[in-house]
Amino acid sequence: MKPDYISYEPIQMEETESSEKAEQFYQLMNKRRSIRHFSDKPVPQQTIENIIKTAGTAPSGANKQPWVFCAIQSKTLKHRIRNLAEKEEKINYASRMGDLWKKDLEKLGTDENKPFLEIAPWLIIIMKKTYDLDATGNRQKNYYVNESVGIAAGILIASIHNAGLVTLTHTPSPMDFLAQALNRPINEKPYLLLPVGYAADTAQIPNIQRKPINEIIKYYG
Ligand code: IYR
Repeated sequence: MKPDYISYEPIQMEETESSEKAEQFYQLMNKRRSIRHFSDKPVPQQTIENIIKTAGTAPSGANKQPWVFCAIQSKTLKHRIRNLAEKEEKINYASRMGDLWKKDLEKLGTDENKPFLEIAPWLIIIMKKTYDLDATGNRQKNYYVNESVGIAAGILIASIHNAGLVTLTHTPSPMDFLAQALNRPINEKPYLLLPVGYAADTAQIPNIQRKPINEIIKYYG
């Protein structure tokens, strides 16, 4: 079959503007930090929708867009999710995680208490569609699902930061309880849980550094 192609309209930019933009975007993203102390200040639904629309621009295997973003504002549901997450995390910290893992996390100061799951005005739960279900209930294959959804999550996080908001990539484990709490269909699996909102005025962050550029880039020729 001949593919249906249309013209691409690039963003026109001179080299100097391009290099300035690259520098400015780095400066912006370098201010991003994972935040665990949230304010309960509301965030309009339209903002969340634009953030999610942005995440939905991610590339995906065979353009299957194998993601669903569940946006939760309900206090009752947030409360239920917090309780279920803390139940799993209690077991994780008590026995599932092991000493080395817990030692690696010491600098972050995390524990099984997850008040941010209730305080943040929104929770976004990213579901990955391991396969699609067509109208007649037949399975349709998706490709590179983890890579695709991971890229969408990255764009979501950048978009949250760009809007002056903060988030945290929270991965309660196992996460199956989320699919049940949200009544999601069988082809969707929870991928990431992100509280979204403003940072608390008193928010603190771990004093940790990013790797220097020569450790993360290797030039060839
Ligand atoms: N999921 C747990 C533990 C945890 C694991 C890693 I790797 C982190 O970078 C941070 C926390 C929790 O959310 O506390």
